[in-house]
Amino acid sequence: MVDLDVVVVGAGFSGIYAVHAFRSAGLTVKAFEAGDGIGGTWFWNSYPGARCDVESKDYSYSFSPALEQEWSWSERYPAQPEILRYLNHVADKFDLWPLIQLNTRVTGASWDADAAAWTVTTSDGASVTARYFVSAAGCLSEFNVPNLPGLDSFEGPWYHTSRWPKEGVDFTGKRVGLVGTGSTGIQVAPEIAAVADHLYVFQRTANFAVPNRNRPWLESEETEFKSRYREYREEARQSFLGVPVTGTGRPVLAEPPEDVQRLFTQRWQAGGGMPFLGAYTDLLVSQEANDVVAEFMRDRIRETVDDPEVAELLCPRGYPVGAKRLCQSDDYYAMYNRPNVSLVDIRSAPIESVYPGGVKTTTDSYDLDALVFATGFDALTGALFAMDIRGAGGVPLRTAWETGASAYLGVSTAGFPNLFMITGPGSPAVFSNVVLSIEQHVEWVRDCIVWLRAQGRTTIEPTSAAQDEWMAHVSDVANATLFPKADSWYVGANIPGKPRVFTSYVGGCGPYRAKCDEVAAAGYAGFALDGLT
Ligand code: NA7
Repeated sequence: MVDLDVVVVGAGFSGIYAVHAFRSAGLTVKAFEAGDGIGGTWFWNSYPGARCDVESKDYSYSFSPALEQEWSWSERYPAQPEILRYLNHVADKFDLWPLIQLNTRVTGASWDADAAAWTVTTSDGASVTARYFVSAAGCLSEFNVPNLPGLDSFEGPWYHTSRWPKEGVDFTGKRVGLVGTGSTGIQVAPEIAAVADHLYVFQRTANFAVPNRNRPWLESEETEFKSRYREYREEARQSFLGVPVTGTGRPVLAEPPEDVQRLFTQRWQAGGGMPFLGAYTDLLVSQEANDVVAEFMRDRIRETVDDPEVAELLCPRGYPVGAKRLCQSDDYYAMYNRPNVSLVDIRSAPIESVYPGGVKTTTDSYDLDALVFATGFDALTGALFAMDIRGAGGVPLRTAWETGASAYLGVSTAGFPNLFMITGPGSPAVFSNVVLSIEQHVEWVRDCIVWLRAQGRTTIEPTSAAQDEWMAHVSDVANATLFPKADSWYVGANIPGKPRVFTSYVGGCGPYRAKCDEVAAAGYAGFALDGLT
């Protein structure tokens, strides 16, 4: 006798929808959330300037037309507090609170073959059994702080952006060091610079950033948009990125250069990263084509930043645009024109150590009152490995994935029966409007469990053959693009010792959805049911 049909890990966008969808399908379900509030990424990343880089109208649930109609976003790109309010509203509206246990971290889960169930242990010392174990723990939740010698000796406070104090931090009059210039560093830097005595930005790799052109959503726009939301969502589901993007459908290299400049300029002025990279068909597959967009972006940096030496240092080189997540900001580059901001190149002179009063590089010392790490995450696998997950025969997931993550359709993995991962490795998640990807995974898993019950089946697990074939396909598709060609979290390069594997599916959300539906329609082809293939 098992306690529950499903245990869900986490109550971010994935976990919140999962508990709703599973309960609506008649399953007993409970989610455990480590935080003292729901929201996942948007609960933890409450640093100043935190904002989504996907537009509000896209970065929201599509499962409920009533929710779509009643909620009003205030800005084109939603800021963290507004997303958090939205998710709390969803939990209220659908009465999800009784299904979520806050302040409780899942510490382990082990498969009991005799009971055909998972035993899930939690940080409060309790344990519960469930037929299915669903990780909704997120792709970017296990944060990464560099192992800098002497950090313990630092006398001032230090913060990671992903564990920002809820009461906020006052940097007024302080000398602040910021390490990291990815999406997060680029968002938080101008906010700190606006109040600090001095901000030192320690840059290891320059990043490409396009403008957001963020602005309030007009009521008239919202009314018009809501009148065709259903059709728009369907278009989004079938699209490449989970957001409909209009491109020229032609390669940039075949276009007259003046037309290219005109189109890029229009898209630069309109703001947003997806329209930029979706403008031409070859930008993410040909280095020569990518160089055209890269140079356009470098020109915009040179045009914005007054000091030519600083501008050159900010110009990204050595990797294709888009192979690291394209950042978005309206004020990052212009920030370097402030007298209280300095860019420190730690590529040529790395940080050597932290001393009680600051940071020492191989060439200089910087006296600091506070340090901020915007140094990213152990992406995709970090949150899964943080739990002690043990599959058939007690094999730890960490061992099964020693040479890199491997999952059939990015949703389940051989040797771990009845384990599902929402937006797991091998899915398009981080290369898409993740909210729609989450919905697709949750609905697929829900339908799978309902089908198993209807068939009188108890267990499901992918065959190694189907999994290997899928991962080979993931790899082939990626290798036909420029995506794997940067040292980024996409390939695990930001975590010392992590196997370098590109495990995201970049074949497009529409085709991926079709493949998942096809597998289901074929009676879950590629899966073993009740241990039988
Ligand atoms: P990212 O994109 O992983 O960026 C982390 C930044 O921190 C990046 O500039 C890194 O430089 C830098 N970093 C990481 N480790 C170090 C060390 N040891 N020393 C110096 N600098 C370091 O994380 P974000 O939080 O900005 O964004 C994550 C995702 O969240 C983003 O892609 C969006 O999807 C939302 P590097 O480039 O590795 O040289």
